[in-house]
Amino acid sequence: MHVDVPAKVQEIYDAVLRRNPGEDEFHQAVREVLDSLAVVLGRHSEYAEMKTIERICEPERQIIFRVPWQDDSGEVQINRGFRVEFNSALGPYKGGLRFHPSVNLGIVKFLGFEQIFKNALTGMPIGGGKGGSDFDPKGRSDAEVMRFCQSFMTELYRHLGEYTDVPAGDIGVGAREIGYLFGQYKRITNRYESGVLTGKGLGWGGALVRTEATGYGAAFFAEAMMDVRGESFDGKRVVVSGSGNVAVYGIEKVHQMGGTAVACSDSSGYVVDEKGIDLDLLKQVKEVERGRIADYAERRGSASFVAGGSIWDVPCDVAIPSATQNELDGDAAGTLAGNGCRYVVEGANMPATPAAVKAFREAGVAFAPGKAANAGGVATSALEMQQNASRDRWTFEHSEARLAEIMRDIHSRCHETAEEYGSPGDLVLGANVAGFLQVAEAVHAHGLI
Ligand code: NDP
Ligand code: 2IT
Repeated sequence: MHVDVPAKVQEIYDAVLRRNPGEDEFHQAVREVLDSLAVVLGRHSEYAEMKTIERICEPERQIIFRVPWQDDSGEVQINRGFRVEFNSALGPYKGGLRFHPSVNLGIVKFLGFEQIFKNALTGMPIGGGKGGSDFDPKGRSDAEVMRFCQSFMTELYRHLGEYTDVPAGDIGVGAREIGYLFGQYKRITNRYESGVLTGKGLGWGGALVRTEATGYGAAFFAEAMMDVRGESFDGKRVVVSGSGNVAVYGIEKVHQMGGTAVACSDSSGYVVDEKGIDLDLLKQVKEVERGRIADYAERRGSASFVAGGSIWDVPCDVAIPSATQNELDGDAAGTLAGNGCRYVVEGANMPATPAAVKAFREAGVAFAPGKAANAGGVATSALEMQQNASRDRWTFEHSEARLAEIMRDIHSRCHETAEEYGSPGDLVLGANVAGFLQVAEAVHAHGLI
């Protein structure tokens, strides 16, 4: 079969736009993958014939539900819950839950779509999914968060299972929320099904290194990128946006590898600390007190807080955007490159806009897409599932060694695939093509479903 590749790619994209109106982030994620897959369609006409890409762009199942709960003052609150079960070709749906007021179907779909390819790249047997709610945990008491989680799980439980769909954390969902969600799942089903959620507490089925995994993994990935260029983190200035789970442990590993993280942020602004971020203080402020990044600057003489503004104005050698989607635009990319930044590694999901990615490419800045660089979190979730399934518990050292190996493998796979498909150094293309090929082969093998 002869395939007019550019026409085919446009046709698939147009259909996604038509079928998913107004879902800008989902459109953006699909567009990026489609642009990479043109080279694949040129070589594999069977994927055009069997509409493999079209099938992967359509979620297997999308669940939207009401989440009613009562706040501490007795007022009734209504939120909306989502779970998009995107693709199960490689394993049970796997991906986090995000609790943030901005969450809508388009955001959950973009995240679920990215997750399919990310999870494939880990080499672990996990499909792609994502969920969440427009619930805002900020300023809520533990009791309110618990009641919300219990209501959320009261609907979601019927769609989950260790062989069906396995959620974890994301923005606004950490060990506290996973605990309440697990408790409610256990209560409703009368099953201690450890493998139904990952990111659990270490005393009841959680895996060592899962907490650190995404940030550590991004640093391991960056190290592999530098290694190709005969460099290392030693002596490098690093800027990490965000100050949540990914940012904190990204900074921790950067420091262990000899780099210095000099800035981090939250949604109210950023801090610059020329002496290097004090991790003990950062963890105290953000993890223990659930405070704001401005509190860090108040308690640290060498740090200053900039309200609002762009953290990307801070000069650095390496940038690790680890807050949220589209937080780094074309202008910020130009500023970073102009200030001498040479590596950009996405700790978050799709933090760089398409204009930013283009600017990095043109400026010769080495760029790693989130679906490769932040895959350490979900990879370690798969290791947690493995430990749960075998009723086993691994040491920190063993788990970290596995994570480091997985990240190096993902980097090599992306690097080699980019070369094989005629775009050496383009890790975006490498990640999309390598992830797609693995999923597509399984989709094909399973017949028309
Ligand atoms: P957390 O909730 O722990 O932290 C999120 C951080 O990002 C906070 O500092 C938060 O600031 C900031 N942030 C969130 N939304 C916005 C926004 N709209 N504008 C500005 N700042 C914002 O989340 P994680 O660290 O877990 O997640 C960060 C990113 O990494 C997300 O893109 C997530 O999808 C991705 N990711 C997470 C993984 C994980 O294992 N946790 C795995 C792979 C990717 P504030 O507190 O002010 O809201
Ligand atoms: O975006 C992600 O990969 C995550 N939030 C982690 C998902 C998981 O299942 O560990």
